[in-house]
Amino acid sequence: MTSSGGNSTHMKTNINVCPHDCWDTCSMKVTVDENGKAVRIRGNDEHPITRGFLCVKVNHYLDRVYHPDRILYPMKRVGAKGEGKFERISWDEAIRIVTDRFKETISRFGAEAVLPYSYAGTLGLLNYSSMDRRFFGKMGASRLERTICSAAGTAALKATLGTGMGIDPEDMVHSRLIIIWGLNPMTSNVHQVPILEEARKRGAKIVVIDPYKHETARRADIHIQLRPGTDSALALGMMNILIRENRIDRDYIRQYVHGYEELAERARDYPVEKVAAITGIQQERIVELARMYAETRPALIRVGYGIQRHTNGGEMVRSIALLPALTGAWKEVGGGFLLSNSGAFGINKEKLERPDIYTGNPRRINMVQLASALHDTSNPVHMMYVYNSNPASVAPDTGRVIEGLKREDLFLVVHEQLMTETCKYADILLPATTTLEHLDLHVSYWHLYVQLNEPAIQPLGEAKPNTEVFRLLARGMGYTDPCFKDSDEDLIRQALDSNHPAMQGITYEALKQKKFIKIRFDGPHFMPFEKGFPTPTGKVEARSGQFEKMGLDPVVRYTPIRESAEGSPELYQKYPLQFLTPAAKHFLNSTFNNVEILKKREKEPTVFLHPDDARERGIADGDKVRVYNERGSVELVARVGDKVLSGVAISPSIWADQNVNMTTSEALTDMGRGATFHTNLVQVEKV
Ligand SMILES: Nc1nc2c(c(=O)[nH]1)N[C@H]1C(S)=C(S)[C@@H](COP(=O)(O)OP(=O)(O)OC[C@H]3O[C@@H](n4cnc5c(=O)[nH]c(N)nc54)[C@H](O)[C@@H]3O)O[C@H]1N2
Ligand SMILES: Nc1nc2c(c(=O)[nH]1)N[C@H]1C(S)=C(S)[C@@H](COP(=O)(O)OP(=O)(O)OC[C@H]3O[C@@H](n4cnc5c(=O)[nH]c(N)nc54)[C@H](O)[C@@H]3O)O[C@H]1N2
Ligand SMILES: [Mo]
Repeated sequence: MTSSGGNSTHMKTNINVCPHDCWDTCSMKVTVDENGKAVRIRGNDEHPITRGFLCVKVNHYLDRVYHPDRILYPMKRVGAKGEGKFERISWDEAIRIVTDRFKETISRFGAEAVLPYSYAGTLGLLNYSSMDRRFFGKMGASRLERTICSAAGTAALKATLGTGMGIDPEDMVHSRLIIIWGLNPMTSNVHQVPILEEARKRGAKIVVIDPYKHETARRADIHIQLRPGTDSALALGMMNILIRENRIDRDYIRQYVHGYEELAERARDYPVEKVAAITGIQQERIVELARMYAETRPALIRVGYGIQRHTNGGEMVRSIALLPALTGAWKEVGGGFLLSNSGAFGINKEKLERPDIYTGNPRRINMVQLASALHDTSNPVHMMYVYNSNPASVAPDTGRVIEGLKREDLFLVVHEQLMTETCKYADILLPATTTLEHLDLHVSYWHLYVQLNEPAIQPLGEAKPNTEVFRLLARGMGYTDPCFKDSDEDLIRQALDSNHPAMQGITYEALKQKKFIKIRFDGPHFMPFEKGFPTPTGKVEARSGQFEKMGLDPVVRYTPIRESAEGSPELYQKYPLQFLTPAAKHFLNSTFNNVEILKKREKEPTVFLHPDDARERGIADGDKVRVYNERGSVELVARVGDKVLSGVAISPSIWADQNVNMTTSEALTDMGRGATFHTNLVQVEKV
C-alpha cells in the first residue's frame, strides 16, 4: 500500500487483476479513499503486458462496481417471470429457500433435474471453478459442458500439437512476419497492439486474414479478406504451394511431423485455382502469401477464437496449426504459432475441483444447447442455478432460451453483480462481489503470468463471492466433507500445490509480495516444443489417430460450413447472407452493455453490409433493418461500406435488447462440441 500524494494522505493503492474473459488478464492499480471507496482505476505500469493502460471497457470498471443496477441484497421474485419485480430477503432466508428447493427437486425428480450454468464472468480460478464444482459434483447434478467459447480450437490443438500452448507473446517482438488469423486485437486483445507496433518498428510485416475489415485489418500491411469458413482451404492451398516450390523444412518434418506424406498428398487436392474459387481470394495473393510465409522469418501465426466458432472450426484451426511444422517456423524465437497458452500453467485443478467427492455419473448438458435442454420433456431440467454467465443474452437461439426460462415449472436462481437479461427470469437473485471485493488467483490464456487479486474494498451491500455462497449452500444441504470448509486462502494454496515445473517458486507468500510472477521455463525464451510435442507420437500430428477414432478424417481437408451456399443450397436461397457477430469494442460479450458511457461509444446495434447487398434490398446507410432467419430476428442499423464482402453481414455484439443471438444456432462444431455463432445464414430487409 502506498500513499498517492497531494492531500490524499488517506488514499491507498491496491493491486487487482482484471477478472474478465479476455486474453490480456491485466494488472490494475486501484486507488481507495479514506471512506473505503474505490475512486480511480488504471493499468499497472510495472506489469510487462499491461504496461500502464487498460482497455476502453475496464477503464470504466468502477461504473460497474457502483452501478445503480448493482444487486446488493438477496431478493425473491414477486412479479411474473420476466417482469423483473423483486423483494429483499435475508441471506438466511435465501439459502433456506434455495436448499429446500434443491432437496425437493432431487427427491421428486433426481439430482439430474438440477442444472448449474456458468462460464467465465470471472476468470479468477477460485470463483470460476472450485467450490461450485465440488458442490454440484457432490450433488450429482447434471454436468455442464462448458463449450461456448473455445472448445473446437482446444480440441484441434490437443490433437495436433498435444496441448493448448504457443509462443510467449512477449517474444512476438522478434517476429518478422505476424499473421493475425481470425482475431481482432484492436478490440479483443489490446495489449497485443504495443507488441505488434514494437515488432513493426523492428521490421515486421503484419498480415490479417479475416472476412471483416476491422480496425486491426485496416492498419495491417496486408489484409486478406476471405469468405467465412474457408480458411482450411486457404491453409491447404498454402501447403500445396510450399510443397510444390520446395519451401518446406525437410529436416524439421522428418524429426517433428507425423503423417507428412499423407498430408502432402491431401494438399495436392488444393491447387491455387480451386482455393481461389472457394475462398474468394485472388490466385496471385495466395501464392504471394505462401511465399512470404516461407521466406520472412521468424514467422508467427497468431490465431483467435472467432475463427473456430463455425461448424468446421476445429478443422480450420487444425489446418492452420500445421503450417509452422512444415516450414520449421517453431525453431526460431518469435516463430511458430499462438492460439492459447492455457496449457502452459500447472495449476492443481484436481485439488480445486475435487472430483474424488462427486456422486454418480450424471448426464452431460452442452451449454451451447441450453435452448433445447430447457425444452427437453423426457428428462426435464426443473432447477437451474446461474452464476458467472448471462445465458439469456449469450447463448445461441436466445428466443427459445428465453421461452424456456419463462417455464413455470423451472426454478431459477441467479447469482449476479448487476441486473442482466437472465436476472429478469429469476425466482431468487443473489448478490455477487466484483473483483475489487474478493480474493482470487489468476492465470492467462495468452501471457505467462500468475497473478494474485487481493480485495481493495469491502463487499458492497451484502454481496458475496461465489466460493462463499457455495460454502453456505453446502452447509444448508448437509454436506459434511471437510473440503466445503476450505477458505479462499486454502483454495489458493491448493491451486498452487503443484509439481509442474512451470509453477516452481510460485507460492501464495511470493504472490502476496510480488502480485504477479512469470511461470518458470528453461533457457532465455519459452520454447514449448523444443523437445517434441506432447502427442501420442511425440510429433505434430498431420495424421491423427485420435481423430480417426472419433470417426473424423485423420488427415485435414476442407469441409464447407453447414450454413453456406455450398453447405446448404436450399437454405441459402432463402437466407443468402453469412452473418458474423464477433466481439464489440466497448462490451465484453454482454458485460458492460449496461454501462451508459460504453453504450454511447458503441453507438447503436449495427450491421455492416456490402454496397451491392444493400442496393439490391433498397437499403441506404443509416436505415433500420431487420436481420432474420427461421430462428428469429433482430433490428439493427445498417452501415453500408467496405467492411464486408458481398454475401457477408457483420454485427459487433452483444446488445441487451436487440440481440443477434435471436438468429444464431445451437449446431455444434466438428470437434469439441463447441459453439458455431458465425455459421449463420440470414436475410436482411428494410423496416
Ligand atoms: N472488446 C471485447 N474484447 C473481448 C471480448 C468482447 O466481447 N469484447 N470477448 C472476449 C472473449 S470471451 C473472447 S473468447 C475473445 C475473443 O476474441 P477474438 O478471438 O478476437 O474473437 P472474435 O472477436 O469473436 O472474432 C475474431 C475475428 O474472427 C473473425 N472470423 C469469424 N469467422 C471467421 C472465419 O471463418 N475466418 C476467419 N479468418 N476469421 C473469422 C471475425 O470476423 C473477427 O474479426 O475476446 C475477449 N475480448
Ligand atoms: N453472437 C455471439 N454470441 C456470443 C459470442 C459472440 O462472439 N457472438 N461470444 C461467446 C463467447 S466467446 C463467450 S466466452 C460467451 C460469454 O458468455 P458469458 O460468460 O455469459 O459472458 P458475459 O456476457 O460477459 O456474462 C458474464 C456475467 O457474469 C457476471 N459475473 C462476473 N463476475 C462474477 C462473479 O464473480 N460471480 C458471479 N456470480 N457472477 C459474475 C457478470 O456480471 C456477467 O453478467 O458468450 C458467447 N456468445
Ligand atoms: Mo469467449
